[in-house]
Amino acid sequence: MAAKKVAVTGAAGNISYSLLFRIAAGGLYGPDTKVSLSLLEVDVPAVAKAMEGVKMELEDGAFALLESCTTHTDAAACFADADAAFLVGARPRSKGMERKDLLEANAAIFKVQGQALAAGARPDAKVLVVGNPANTNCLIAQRNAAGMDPACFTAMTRLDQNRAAAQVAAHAGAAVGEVRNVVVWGNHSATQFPDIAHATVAGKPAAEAVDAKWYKEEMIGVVQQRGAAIIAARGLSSAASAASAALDHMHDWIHGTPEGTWVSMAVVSGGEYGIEEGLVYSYPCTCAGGKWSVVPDLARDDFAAEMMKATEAELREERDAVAALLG
Ligand code: NAX
Repeated sequence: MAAKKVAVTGAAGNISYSLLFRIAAGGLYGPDTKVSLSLLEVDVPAVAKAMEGVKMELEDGAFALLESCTTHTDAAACFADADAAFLVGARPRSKGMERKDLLEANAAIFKVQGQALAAGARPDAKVLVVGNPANTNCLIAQRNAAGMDPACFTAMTRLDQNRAAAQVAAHAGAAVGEVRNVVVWGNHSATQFPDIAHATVAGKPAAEAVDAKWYKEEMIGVVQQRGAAIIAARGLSSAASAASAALDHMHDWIHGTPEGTWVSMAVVSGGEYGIEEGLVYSYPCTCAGGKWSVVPDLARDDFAAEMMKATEAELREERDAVAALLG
């Protein structure tokens, strides 16, 4: 079988430093499929040099499955013939930068990358946007990728789901592997809605294992603020857990979700659950045959409906702030 080509942007950054080695070790396509890595960084000599250093370490890993590794500062060259693309690189917020400026700076990056994907990636390429603001960056890339199926574009809320599952497991005194179908709705931001209404712990409804007051008054906030808590503790942002979640997301999309298991993926809304069509909104999904589907017809109470609307409202605002760059 031909090697799968995996493009990764932000290749000299923290998340990629964990992600790339796991892809090279077979964590994405499995132990029987070779991979070619295609790395992208900004065209700044010191950063491009750092990317070369990462490539040297990938070579030194002597990964039997790594067929080749190329480095680029041009998006079109990086994405040519890509089967999968992890869009990790993004512009961080610098001192004094307003939220709107941050949205616009990133929108410019993801406009170019959407165009480059449409021009050169495989028509069924799987694209995962990790760089923040992830949902809106994904929207921009998708809207600028003329001719590509919108379903190729997703953004990452899997880290939020994994964080929520870990919280439930710790609270219930269960192993995290016994927690199923905790999901995250909406934006990868502090307005996200981690939902346990349909989750189970060791096969029983989560509501039986979890205190409702703890869930509403503590857990949701802990998950929403977990990224800030990691920065406060580590002095650096969450990189290894983010890389792990990115791999989980793409792995399940490629290989399928186990029977009865849902995963959170921010996808282009088709209007499901009354959310505005076209927004990149995180839903519970199942995957089969390399395609994702939104889990239909889940009941939701007034609390859930309100939380889902609040995070939708934020996504509308973000979209409106970058309206000029939507293709
Ligand atoms: P780093 O700052 O360590 O690395 C980012 C890299 O991206 C830098 O090397 C930079 O040069 C590069 N870059 C910037 N613009 C680029 C462009 N146009 N093309 C190619 N490369 C470009 O950040 P890191 O810790 O790796 O995080 C990367 C992104 O993930 C950030 O935006 C971060 O906010 C976001 N996160 C998203 C998460 C999610 O769940 N969706 C969770 C983790 C993380 O916070």
